[in-house]
Amino acid sequence: MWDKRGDMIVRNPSPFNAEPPAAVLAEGEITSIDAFYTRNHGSFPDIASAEWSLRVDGLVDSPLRLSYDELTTRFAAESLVATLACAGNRRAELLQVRPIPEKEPWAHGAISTAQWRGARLSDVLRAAGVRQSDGLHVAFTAPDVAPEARPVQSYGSSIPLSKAMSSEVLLAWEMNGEPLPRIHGGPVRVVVPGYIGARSVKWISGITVQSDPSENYFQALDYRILPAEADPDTVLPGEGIPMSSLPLNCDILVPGEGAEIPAGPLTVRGWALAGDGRDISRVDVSLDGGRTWRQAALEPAANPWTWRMWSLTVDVTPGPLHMTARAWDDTGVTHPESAASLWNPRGYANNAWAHVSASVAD
Ligand SMILES: Nc1nc2c(c(=O)[nH]1)N[C@H]1C(S)=C(S)[C@@H](COP(=O)(O)O)O[C@H]1N2
Ligand SMILES: [Mo]
Repeated sequence: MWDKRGDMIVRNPSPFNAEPPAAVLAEGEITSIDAFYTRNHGSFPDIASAEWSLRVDGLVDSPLRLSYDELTTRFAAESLVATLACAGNRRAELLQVRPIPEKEPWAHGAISTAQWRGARLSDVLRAAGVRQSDGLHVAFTAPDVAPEARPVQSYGSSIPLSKAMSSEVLLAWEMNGEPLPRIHGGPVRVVVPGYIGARSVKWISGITVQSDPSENYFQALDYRILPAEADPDTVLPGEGIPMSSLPLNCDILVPGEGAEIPAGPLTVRGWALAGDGRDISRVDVSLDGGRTWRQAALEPAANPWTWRMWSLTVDVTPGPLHMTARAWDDTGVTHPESAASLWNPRGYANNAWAHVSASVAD
């Protein structure tokens, strides 16, 4: 479906939500389009480039309306490799702690990396004469209607103006050298590297500079870390911690959960990603539940906005195999040990140590 690989794990056929098997992500730093996870809150619009336009308004001196041709020719095109990660990636592990109703049980695959090409959002905001005072926000609107929102409304969110003016934030019309596919937000989407995927609004139709964060359901109510005891059905707008920067995290991609492996040398592979623009300094792997650790080899990253792939070759002997991994960033910080310690009612931001179990054959 939707030009994706046949082995995608479909979490919801409509709206279409799917993740690739973990091992596919380990094939390289850049994920091919047919394997790239996709997260949709409603049925997605079909907008021809010639029909698309973008409105830029709010606290700007000269509001703009840009056609696709204007956006792609008036502004310098930048290319950037960046990882998109859904805030709900690794929710499956949180579900083992306590139930989380009505949310996709993402396993290891709601994260992928592409080479994006587009205009810098900051260039477009400057062309509109953005007022650059402290504490402003940039709100994004899109045409796709999300039935799960209360009240039902189209998708939207916002980011601080300070992030919007950073050079890594793009209005992208290309993905891995191809015109941005419809399912990934074509003709044009926002790409906010270092932030949860929810802020990278697809099929972008409007950009408003304003004094407060967006009042859209997906900014004011969803994508928040609620206290463990809160009832997500009765929380009020603004409750909980709104998510923006991705937390330091890592995962094991190979071998997969439940794999049967021959005895002998085994290469364990995975990814690590530090928060908003920081670097990964080290990844540790344990085969004894965290009593002893060995350091994985880190692949270089294209830039601070992408995951770093890591690998470690170990010798495995017959019996059950429990693999654990944890990452450290360049400020010397690592992440929490257990998913139970960070469980939250909507199942976001699981950045507990990675755990995968397999078995080694005799
Ligand atoms: N318009 C719109 N933008 C959206 C969404 C959406 O449902 N509608 N989903 C968001 C979420 S939660 C994520 S994780 C990313 C997923 O992008 P992808 O489908 O290209 O992987 O898009 C974000 N942008
Ligand atoms: Mo997401």
